[in-house]
Amino acid sequence: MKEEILKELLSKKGEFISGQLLSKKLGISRTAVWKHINALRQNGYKIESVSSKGYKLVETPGLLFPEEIYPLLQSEVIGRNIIYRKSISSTSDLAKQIALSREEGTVIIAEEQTKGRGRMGRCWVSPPGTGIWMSVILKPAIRPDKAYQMTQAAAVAVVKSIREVTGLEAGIKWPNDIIVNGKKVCGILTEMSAEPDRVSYIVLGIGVNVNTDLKVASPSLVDRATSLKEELGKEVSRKQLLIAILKNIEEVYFKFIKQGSGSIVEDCRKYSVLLGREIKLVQMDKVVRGRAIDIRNDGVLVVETPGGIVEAISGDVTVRGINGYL
Ligand code: BT5
Repeated sequence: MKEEILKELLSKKGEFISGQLLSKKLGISRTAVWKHINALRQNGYKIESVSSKGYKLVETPGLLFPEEIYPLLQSEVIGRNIIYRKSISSTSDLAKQIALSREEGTVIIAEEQTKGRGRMGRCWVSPPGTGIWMSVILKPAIRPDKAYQMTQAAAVAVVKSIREVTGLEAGIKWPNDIIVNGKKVCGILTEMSAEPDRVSYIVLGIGVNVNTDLKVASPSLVDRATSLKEELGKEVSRKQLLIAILKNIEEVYFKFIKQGSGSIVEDCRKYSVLLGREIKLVQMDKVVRGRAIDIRNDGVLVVETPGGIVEAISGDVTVRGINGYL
């Protein structure tokens, strides 16, 4: 009910709405309206009340409450159902626990992660109220060996969103980093559960440093990582960026499902910061040095080395000569 009241207040766009009208519209007593208004205030919403006029929303706390997201959504599947947490260990952990019983497109989002994860158990720094830390549950009818391609699809969606919202020239550092001015602003973690010949679900974990101050959150990362605020020189609306990411994931994902990975590869190449560069690729116990010459239609990175062509579906890449990557 608190959510319904917030929706009504938001729809008034800073105008008053009377307690009487709210109670009539929502079928609750005026005392109940007042209690819910107080609960919203405790969540950080500034709500003015004037006895003859009713209630007016003056300021929102700048959090990613679903009730503030739903009215702005431009997607039909991705983000239609959002599970919100103020603090969580990892949004991907919760997503995996509930994935089988939730519909495709369900999003788990948190203001803070206390145990945010990267690949291979690495840590993902996720301080409160500054970034987008979220996981999306997908249920594509694809074979498990194609699941890695979802990382590429998500990367394209995030890059487009950052460009649309901030104008910054974000690029993709294959396979799962989004970079701006040579530093990492976003990491993507794709995890799945599968039967031998079909994926049961994929959890797409996306972490974006939006207004994160890495100097405070993790000084050891500042030579390699940055935030959109740092690069733009002003705050970026997390809400606006989140709406854009959900819209773009929907567009890219359904294109991928209908037309295959070939449909996104042009964007993967266009936004790639690796193609044509000398790179070092580390895969488990193998190190490959050479020139990144292509991203194939199936998302495979092709590296030309003195010993011949090497093809990779995953790994850690460093680029020679780019600030922050060597
Ligand atoms: C990633 O792994 O880049 C995937 C990160 C995925 C994070 C999201 S947030 C929502 C969801 N829930 C989770 O628990 N995770 C996902 P990888 O390529 O392995 O990079 C990890 C490395 O990035 C770390 O070892 C650090 O060096 C660096 N790093 C950690 N936190 C960072 C941050 N906030 N910004 C930039 N770099 C960071």
